[in-house]
Amino acid sequence: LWTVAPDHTHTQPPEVQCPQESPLLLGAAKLSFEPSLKLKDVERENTRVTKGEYKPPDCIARQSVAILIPHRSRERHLLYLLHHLHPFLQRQQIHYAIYIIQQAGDATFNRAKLLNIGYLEALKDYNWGCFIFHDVDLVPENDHNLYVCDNQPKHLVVGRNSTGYKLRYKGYFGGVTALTKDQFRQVNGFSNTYWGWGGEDDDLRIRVQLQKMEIFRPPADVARYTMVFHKRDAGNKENKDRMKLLVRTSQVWRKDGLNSCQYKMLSVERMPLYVNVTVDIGKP
Ligand code: UD2
Ligand code: MN
Repeated sequence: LWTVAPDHTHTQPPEVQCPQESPLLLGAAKLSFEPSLKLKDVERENTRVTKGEYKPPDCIARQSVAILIPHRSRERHLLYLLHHLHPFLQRQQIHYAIYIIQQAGDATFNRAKLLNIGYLEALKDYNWGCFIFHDVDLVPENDHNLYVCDNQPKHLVVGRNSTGYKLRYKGYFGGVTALTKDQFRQVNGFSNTYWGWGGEDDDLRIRVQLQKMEIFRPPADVARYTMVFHKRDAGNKENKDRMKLLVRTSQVWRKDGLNSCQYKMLSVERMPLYVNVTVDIGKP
């Protein structure tokens, strides 16, 4: 009589929660930026990722995290980031998905509005509890820098190579931040009105402070990044109005943010390693 052996490679979903600290963490990493790296290589390295999403196979993740990356024509940086971030997040035993929010057209870039859109669109896929707002060119150097949310908003970039690994200034809140679904909703997300380079990160800090939340940062020896070298993009000129905008944040935050974010969805493509959301966000 023939019996079918149980298939241990496709077992039931795990029933135990992942440990408080992942046993897979390696600490400080030696990062590589190979000009010959191709998307196909990164896909081959990450066969457990499907349509940008991953769940640890052996345990139930403690948090479900959407990584949101604003993007336009930084393909090389995106490739380096995917190459490092997928294994990094898997070592942290997180349930996550990566969303790339692409600004269509060549009007002035608006990082903050793209991140608002990422938040709204990602929630249509899944009830993510935590959001990481992530520059495309920042690669984390140490996997003890956990991509999870806390009871206060978190700033993950204390230092980076180009600033001698020092905090740029006291209230600095740029680069990579982590807010829960509710924290981000409570501050009404980012302002939609910052076109071009600068200010939008300080505006978010003001929103957080108005809610009497406190910004938390991991230890400096862990919260380290390498920023891939770049010049200022042509479509992202310095925002000369940013100081004027920053003084009115406390008056306008209630009606400028998630609840006023208007855009035209052009496409949502489920790529192997990320969800590609392309939007028309208008112009200043
Ligand atoms: C700093 C902040 C960043 C943001 C910005 C001011 C750090 C490490 N980062 O970045 O979070 O506050 O100042 O707006 O302090 N991008 C594109 N295509 C473009 C332009 C921008 O994809 O044409 C995206 C991309 O994800 C990039 C991010 O926007 O990483 C920020 O732009 P940047 O890297 O040119 O500016 P940077 O390094 O001064
Ligand atoms: Mn940058």
